[in-house]
Amino acid sequence: MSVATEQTASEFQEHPSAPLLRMERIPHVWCPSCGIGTVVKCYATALERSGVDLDKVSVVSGIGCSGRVAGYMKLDAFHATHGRAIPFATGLKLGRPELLVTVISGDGDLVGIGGNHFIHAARRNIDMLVILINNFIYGMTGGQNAPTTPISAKSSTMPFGNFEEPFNLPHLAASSGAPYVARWTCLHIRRLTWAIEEAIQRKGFRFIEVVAPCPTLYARLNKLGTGLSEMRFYHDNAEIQHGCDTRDLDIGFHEKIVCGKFVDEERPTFLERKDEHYAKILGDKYIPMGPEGGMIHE
Ligand SMILES: Cc1ncc(C[n+]2csc(CCOP(=O)(O)OP(=O)(O)O)c2C)c(N)n1
Ligand code: SF4
Ligand SMILES: [Mg+2]
Repeated sequence: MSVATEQTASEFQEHPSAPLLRMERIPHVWCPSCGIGTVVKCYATALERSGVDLDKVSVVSGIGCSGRVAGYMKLDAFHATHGRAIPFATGLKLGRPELLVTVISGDGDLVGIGGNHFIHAARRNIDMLVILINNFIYGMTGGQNAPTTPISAKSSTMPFGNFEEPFNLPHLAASSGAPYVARWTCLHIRRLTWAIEEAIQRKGFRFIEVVAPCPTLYARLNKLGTGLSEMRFYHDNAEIQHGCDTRDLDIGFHEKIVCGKFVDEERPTFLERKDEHYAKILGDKYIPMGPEGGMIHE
């Protein structure tokens, strides 16, 4: 009998993030060396460290491999339809202003089909933390071209290489009005965790892009090796430049990836502006939405 089979279940150590995960759903669906699990771990660690009341945290995902994240979190978690994580999260925040609303989803979900919602939530400065897992491709549906696929990279719908200009995501977020904008890769586990922890403490539309390996599709179609090879690539090619002008953050195919915190400023949120505006116009007749949807329950 092997050593492992002699151990009873109680002798196995619990995963450090188990209290934040729906362990009954493990094993998860992600491929070996996919980067999505790393983001889950950083998010769970940041939540624990931040000391926020977990009963007041909600997580919303859309559809895709990255869209599966919400389903594994032991939080108030919502799996919205494709591209609709941000509008769903917006409704949640407007109805329950006391919640820390987080969105974790993929590049296709948040800036492909959901692109319109992304720019308008940033423009309105809706209070939510958006973590976008950018693997440069539509992973779940077979590796189609995404609005993030670098020029000349191959995808299943661009077998001769992509010729469409991709989005520069930090610039898209910043130029739409996001007051907190950062980018890290799955290699930067500590920095990504700190960034999430920091962004939890900020308000408004906070945006963190995480460049992540998709070994099964993006890396295979582009002959980039395994997830580990991608991590080596990040190690050798990621450059930290805090405060870099967001116009300079394009990512070329297999070229350097500039990481860091690019924007960190204060701007009134949608709810703050709404309260200020109506209080000015309506005076005492205006009753702002209280915590836990105060007006509805009164
Ligand atoms: C309305 C609608 N259109 C298309 C799809 C098919 N679909 C599911 S996931 C997905 C792409 C997801 O890509 P991304 O957000 O980058 O996630 P990844 O799988 O790469 O993590 C698409 C096109 C769908 N589910 N619903
Ligand atoms: S297809 Fe790509 S993104 Fe999806 S789980 Fe596998 S490695 Fe991850
Ligand atoms: Mg993707």
